[in-house]
Amino acid sequence: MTGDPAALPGDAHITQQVHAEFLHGWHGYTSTAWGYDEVRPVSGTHNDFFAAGKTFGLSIVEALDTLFLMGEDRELARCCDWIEQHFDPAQDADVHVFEAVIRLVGGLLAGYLATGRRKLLMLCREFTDHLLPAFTSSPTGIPYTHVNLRTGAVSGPNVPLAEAGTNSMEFGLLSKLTGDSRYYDASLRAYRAVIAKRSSLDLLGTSIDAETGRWTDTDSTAPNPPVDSFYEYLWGGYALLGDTRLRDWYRTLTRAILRHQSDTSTGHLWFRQVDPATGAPTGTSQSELASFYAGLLGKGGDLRDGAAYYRSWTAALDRYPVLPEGLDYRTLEATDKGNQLRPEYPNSSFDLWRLTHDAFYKRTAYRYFTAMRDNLRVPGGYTIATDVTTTPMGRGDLLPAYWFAENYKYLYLMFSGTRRFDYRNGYLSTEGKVLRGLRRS
Ligand code: DMJ
Repeated sequence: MTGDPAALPGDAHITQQVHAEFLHGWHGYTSTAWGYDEVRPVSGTHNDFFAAGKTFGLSIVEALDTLFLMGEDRELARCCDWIEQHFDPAQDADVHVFEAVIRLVGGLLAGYLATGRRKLLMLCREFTDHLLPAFTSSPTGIPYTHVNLRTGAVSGPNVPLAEAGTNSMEFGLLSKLTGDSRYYDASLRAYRAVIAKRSSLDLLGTSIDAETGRWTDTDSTAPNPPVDSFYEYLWGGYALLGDTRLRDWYRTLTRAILRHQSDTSTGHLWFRQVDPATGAPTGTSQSELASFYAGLLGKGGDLRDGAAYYRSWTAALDRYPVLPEGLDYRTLEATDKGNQLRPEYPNSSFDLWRLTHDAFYKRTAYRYFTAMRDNLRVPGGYTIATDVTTTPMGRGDLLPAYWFAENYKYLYLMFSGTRRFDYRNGYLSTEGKVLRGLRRS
């Protein structure tokens, strides 16, 4: 299932390979799309992630702490210079609040922690101030999905759960670093509004109306998107900030998910969709993005379930060397054959390896790495797949910016043993940003 252990090269060799592949992707971005959000590596063009005609230099912001960990100090300095000169926190752009928080607020925070450059923290604060109307103008405190950075106009009252509550870590840390409690207060208000709406089974729905506080669906889709990181940030907020309210909410909700949504009927652990009011099953689809949950379960104290869920995804990888975006877990048939260069599986490999030091996680993470390299590497970097079920795989034309924050960072951390990371206390956000544990000296 996991390859021959004897065939696994030594850690130093794998570290070198991972580093070189990261730089291959990085060079693809810097040589053709520098200063833009994302590179389209096949056509050699670029992509605006947040709004047409606007750039936040997203790949630059996403890469900061990865460059630091890999010792790429000159590139890191060049990125920080670009941000200090060009990053505009008040552009006339309607931005997706959730993405802006995990990618840009988190990226600037991690960049500040990696370099100590105060301007990054100031820009982060200014940028977050322009996001805050999404929270403060909501009658319930649940943030609207979009806000215009210049005008503060909000839109998008129908809010997927992950977008309601994937901010405790970034906002909590920003409050701590600035001494300004508004950010964490806004975050907590949103969590409270959602948690108050849990069912008598302690399950949550999938989307909620920010204006009325009512669910707009009758499904608990945990741990799939678009609810996934809501749970991740209850535990993460506790781990990073020590707020035991978040921990207690995490435990209550996780107990309910494990009780009502676990399905082992195929011999593997998967999570079915259910009606939150009754627990009645409503679906058997599983998104690749849910594979992060194996690591989260481990971190939250349910290591046996986390390890079992990881094995389920490892079995899926026996069939598809690169996971499809979606599966029906009863048959493992792909329901969405693409792959957006996803990082969730190695995220769990890293989390579970840190908890157990079991070499199984290194072997399976390395298998993920070689499959990505063999199938989705192109001369201009790496690209998304349109169909992972064909040989060769169908390829798209995008290197998502999160690739610079996540995929190979998890591998690098697993194999390098770098002194720049505190393996005991370090903590990463959902976007792979190291929000605690970067060692500068
Ligand atoms: C990333 O932006 C984050 O990991 C987020 O939590 C959801 N997924 C994407 C990458 O797949």
